[in-house]
Amino acid sequence: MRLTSKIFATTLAALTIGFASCDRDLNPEGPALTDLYGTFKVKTGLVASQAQVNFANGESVYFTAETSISTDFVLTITGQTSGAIKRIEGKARTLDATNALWQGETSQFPTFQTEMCDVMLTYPGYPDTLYGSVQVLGTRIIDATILDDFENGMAPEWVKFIQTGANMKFTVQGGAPLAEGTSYYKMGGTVAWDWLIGMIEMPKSTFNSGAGFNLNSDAEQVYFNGVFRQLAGLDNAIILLQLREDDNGDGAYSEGNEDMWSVEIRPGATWELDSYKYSDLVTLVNGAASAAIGNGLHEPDKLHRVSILFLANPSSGYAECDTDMLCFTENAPLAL
Ligand SMILES: [Ca+2]
Ligand SMILES: [Ca+2]
Ligand SMILES: [Ca+2]
Repeated sequence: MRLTSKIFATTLAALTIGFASCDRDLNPEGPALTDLYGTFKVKTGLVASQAQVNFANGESVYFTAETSISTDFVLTITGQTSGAIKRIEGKARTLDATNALWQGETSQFPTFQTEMCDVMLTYPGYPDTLYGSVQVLGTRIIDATILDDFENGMAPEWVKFIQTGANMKFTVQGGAPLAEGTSYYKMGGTVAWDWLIGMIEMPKSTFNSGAGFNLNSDAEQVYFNGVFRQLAGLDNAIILLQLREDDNGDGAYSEGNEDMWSVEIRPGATWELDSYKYSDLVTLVNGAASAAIGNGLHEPDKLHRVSILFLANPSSGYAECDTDMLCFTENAPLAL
């Protein structure tokens, strides 16, 4: 598929006119045309390797273009319906499958839908802008142990504990701004007597119809991932992730005797994908890193339950956070 370039065409026209009008003044000592316009020139326009791409089938698409010199480039793919943005940056003379490959992932939420996408290629420092399009026929398949993406409401396996407070919101929501898909989970409320506003827990015993999480035993290979944001203008929310391990394999978690790994997440106002390598998780006691409670070994295959606590300083008033796509991945952090 040949992609059009308004400015590329305009530049060519200007070059042709400029060359013609200067023709009678040309002399062998004069500057070369390339020097008049600098050494940068678009030699080959923007082309997509395929006009339509089905990421769900494992397809990918790459873009090609060529300039006269190696230069910084920014390729921006924008979903016409979703507003999702994928940005590919680099420095090269030619764009190809090695530096301009798109596998359906997003740089700036929300995620892409099945939709037409506008493609724009710019070269920082130069006015040339190349345009194109590509159609997404199927979205990226997420290779992960998904605790919840909230696309079909909240999974019934979650165990919820919600304080009795003011303006309590623990609900699945839609509407912009979206992160993954078209639904996410909102946690909000004011609890004046306790840091804990609410909590959701996913036990191994009920996850995947009781089959459990089935995580790799190598903690270096396992990542917990989630997408988070906090209501703009607030900074008091804390999401505390807790992973409890059944160290001795008796089917229960023994409080105070077995490992509990934690991480505190304080999201910003825009959706962010946070990934944590299991082996990097620490033991937190009152928010401070402490000695392990159990055998001190990071053992993802012994994970007993995942807890997500929503906290705020009780004197700080209303707190609100959104979350989406809570999952474990192997070998690499989640790519959305
Ligand atoms: Ca979702
Ligand atoms: Ca146990
Ligand atoms: Ca352990």
